[in-house]
Amino acid sequence: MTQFETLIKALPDETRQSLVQVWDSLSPAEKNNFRDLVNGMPSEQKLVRMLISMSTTQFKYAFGDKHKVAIVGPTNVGKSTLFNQFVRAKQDTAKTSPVPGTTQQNQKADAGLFAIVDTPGADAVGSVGKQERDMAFTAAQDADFIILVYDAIQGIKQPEQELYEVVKTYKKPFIIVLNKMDMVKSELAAVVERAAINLGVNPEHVIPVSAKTGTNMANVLTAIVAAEPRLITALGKSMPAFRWQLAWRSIISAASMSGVIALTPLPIVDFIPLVATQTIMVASIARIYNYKINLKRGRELVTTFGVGYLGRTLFYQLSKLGGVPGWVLSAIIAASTTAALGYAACIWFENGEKLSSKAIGNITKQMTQTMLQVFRSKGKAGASKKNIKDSLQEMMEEMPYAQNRDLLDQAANSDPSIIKEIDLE
Ligand SMILES: Nc1nc2c(ncn2[C@@H]2O[C@H](COP(=O)(O)OP(=O)(O)OP(=O)(O)O)[C@@H](O)[C@H]2O)c(=O)[nH]1
Ligand SMILES: [Mg+2]
Repeated sequence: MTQFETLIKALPDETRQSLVQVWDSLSPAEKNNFRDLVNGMPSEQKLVRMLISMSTTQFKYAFGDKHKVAIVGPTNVGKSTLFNQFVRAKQDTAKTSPVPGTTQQNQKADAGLFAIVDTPGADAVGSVGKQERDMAFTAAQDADFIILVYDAIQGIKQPEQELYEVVKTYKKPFIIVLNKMDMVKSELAAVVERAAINLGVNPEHVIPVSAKTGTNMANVLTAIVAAEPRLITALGKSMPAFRWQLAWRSIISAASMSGVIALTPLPIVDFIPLVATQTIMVASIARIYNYKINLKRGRELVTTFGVGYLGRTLFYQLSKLGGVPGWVLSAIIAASTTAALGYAACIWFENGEKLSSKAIGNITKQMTQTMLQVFRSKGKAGASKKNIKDSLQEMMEEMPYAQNRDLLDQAANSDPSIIKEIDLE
């Protein structure tokens, strides 16, 4: 995970100075958002993409006006592979190959939040490859941000140093990345250090990445975003929804597991696996919200929210109404209480607020009601004890809450009398 301090240190001095101006232009709330954003940046490539794609909907600039990010570096260092990591449309991807000189033209594509430009190798000496080099330099001069890429295996020699000197003269924000870190393994620190010494920079300013596997792509993205307030704002705005979507995934998986546990034959013993599942869920939600808590603390939180008692009461009330088999009711209530607990954990980590037991009760009831409706609409063939986990998971995936947490926020504040409206006939 990128940490704010690590990111700031990774920026070359020149870039850091220009960022101070960006930074000064932000309001205190935006500054806080940004710090939070950097600290909470996902480390998995898949999630980085998801976040970019969510923030792109917040960001309605025409492609032509978008912030331009140019990728420059010697031939064959993996520029096009890195470019492809950012490109949104498949038809825009660049050709990559082990043969040096694959890219011969500048190529621009939409990367969602910004436009990304791939360039030919810029390390040509003499007249051979001069055209390619000039093209790369033109793209760099025209860009708002430069990613200077080197190869961890090739290292830094004189042409690489010269390229660095040229890039500095453009006075644009830039970062230095050392690609193909997947090839280096245990000697990584030494390789980064050697590259830094050869460039005459601090090792902290060299960001090792793997364009092939996506490792450390989040750091590259964060650095790009840090240089442009519009991007900070767009990404910051989508962070709450992004976190909720991740949390909802954890909730679905823990809730459907809870449904299974509720059906195992030893009701007293069951309580322990149920709490364990809920504890793991709370701890994973904590991580999504950028808190590190241990399982003991997770367990304490589960107890604090006190959903066990709630589940029993609800079961008692609903089983009196009849209409669905007891085992279905058990599974659905266990899943609903776990989901409500997950929601409560999100609110807790988001703003430190402890949801009232009434609010948690409302959510549980709403979930239970929805699931009972789905169960009934599918008829008796809808679920069996054997496939209960899949059934619950499917039901929850079809619920609109991932996209729209507002519905749960409303339920939390709604009238608990909803329970009376559950029609089980
Ligand atoms: N192991 C490893 N190989 C990589 C990585 N990135 C790129 N490569 C490989 O390096 C070779 C060159 O990649 P390209 O992306 O074509 O490099 P380029 O800098 O665009 O090359 P030119 O267009 O020729 O200047 C290809 O065989 C890639 O598969 C990486 O992170 N790890
Ligand atoms: Mg290329």
